[in-house]
Amino acid sequence: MIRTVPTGPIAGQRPGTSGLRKKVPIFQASHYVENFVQSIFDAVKLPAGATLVVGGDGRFFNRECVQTVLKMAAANGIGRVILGQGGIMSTPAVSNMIRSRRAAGGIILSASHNPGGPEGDFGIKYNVGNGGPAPEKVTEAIFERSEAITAFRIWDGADLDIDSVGETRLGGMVVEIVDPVADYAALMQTLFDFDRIRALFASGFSMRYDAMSAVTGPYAKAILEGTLGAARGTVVNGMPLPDFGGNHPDPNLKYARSLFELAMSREAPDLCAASDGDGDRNLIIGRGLFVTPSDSLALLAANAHLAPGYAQGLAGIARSMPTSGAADRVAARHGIRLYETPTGWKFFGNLLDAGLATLCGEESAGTGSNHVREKDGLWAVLLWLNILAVRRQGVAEIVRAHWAEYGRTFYARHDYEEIDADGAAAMIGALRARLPDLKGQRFGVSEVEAADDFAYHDPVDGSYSEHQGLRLIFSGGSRLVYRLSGTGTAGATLRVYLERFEPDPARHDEETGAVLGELAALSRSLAEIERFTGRKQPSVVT
Ligand code: G16
Repeated sequence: MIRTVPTGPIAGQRPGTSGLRKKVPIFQASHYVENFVQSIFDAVKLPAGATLVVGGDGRFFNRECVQTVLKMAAANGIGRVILGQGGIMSTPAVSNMIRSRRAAGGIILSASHNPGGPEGDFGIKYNVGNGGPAPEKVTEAIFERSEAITAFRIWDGADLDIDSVGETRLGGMVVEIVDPVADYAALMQTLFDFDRIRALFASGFSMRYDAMSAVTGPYAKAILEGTLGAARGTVVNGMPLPDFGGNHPDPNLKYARSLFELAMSREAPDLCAASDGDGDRNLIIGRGLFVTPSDSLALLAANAHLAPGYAQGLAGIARSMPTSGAADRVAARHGIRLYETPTGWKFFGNLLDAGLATLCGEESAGTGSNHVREKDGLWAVLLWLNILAVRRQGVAEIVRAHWAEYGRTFYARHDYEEIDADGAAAMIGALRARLPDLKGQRFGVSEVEAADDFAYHDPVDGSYSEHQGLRLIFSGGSRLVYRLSGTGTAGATLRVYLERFEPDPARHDEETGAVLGELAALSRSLAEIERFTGRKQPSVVT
């Protein structure tokens, strides 16, 4: 039986960079999930009988939320929901499922790399029919609807068994519960030379893959250990847990510290890799060398043709604005277009759909291609493995050869987390106002060649997105970028991105902190970070 329940708007349901993300207790509040999910259905107006893919990263509240989404889908005219067994499906696998099953869209339950558990974070994201995150006009429509909502519709009945693969019904809606790994694994097999990767492992190549007790464990075990013959135990923390084992499922140098230490130790395997809560981010560390996400994009772009799925070469490369210029040099050398977009994977969707870009990447540990419309952590690891299997050189060797050929872009991101939101906004506002005056000013040895507030004209649909980060470009190949995070759930997070290009191979082994030291000091003084935020130093440097 369908029930229509009166409700009223709940403040603050505006989706951020990647869906609606809040603390779990906020999601648990009465009508919070229902209001947002109804706002999605009202705003996107799917045709009656449409197919929807639903999956989550298994974090705390995933199972409860799946039940609500199923009951509301049944009450809103959805014909079929394809659900990952146990309510679990990685973000890239959802994207693939939407595309391969020609679904109208999908609902992803995840707060990505944010911590989980009863006091952790939760999130709901809507993906559209191309498999990618909803574009801004859709997320805006969802938000507007949430501000005017008066009722939601829900199926009144018992919870469904979501753990057995097969078809069941909820009212007039079919619920198809699928193995979340199978289709994704089959897609990977079409892109990469599995025989060669198998031969690489058979030759004694060693690897550690840290699934961070998050969603990619079952995927990595099936593909790496099951199909490709990696030694048992290659995948660690391979069981998805509601609280990620109490850890923060963010594959960076802070939260994947033990993996980093292993990679730097004498026992280091040939490759260390990790993915995040929902499986879309990746971390790559070779023996003794961490590969920055910006460098990883450039390296993958320069070598992608070694994998069967990219043997024809790349149509173009896209990167988010704060991602370093390393990929630009690869694009220039190969005579292909480089697109610079605002932060957020949704901005790559049109470029991929139009065939303008083949590879995309972001400094925030995201890399992906036109195979789906999300960034894809395990895909990036498999592309690296394919390249290593063909080149038969170590990660560090390949990276150093790349720097020697293209130059090295030293890169770091400084995060000032949980700062006061008003102070952060005032700081950005003050710096924005000063941008025209900064142009032409000299700081130390370099001069500000350009200073702007990044805006983006989508070349495909003409949409315009402004205020996407403040950029200062210096003579001599340095750049500073300031922007406020769109994924935090407490206060504001200021991100400052620093880079410096170094063409001279004799200087490529210098330490990043030392190379960027002067720029880091300038980043603080120029924006008066301490005055506005009270912080002398960043809380995380990656
Ligand atoms: C999300 C988006 C990414 C984006 C990141 C930026 O990542 O999907 O495309 O780069 O947010 O985060 P922030 O706004 O905090 O800098 P994820 O992995 O959280 O979905």
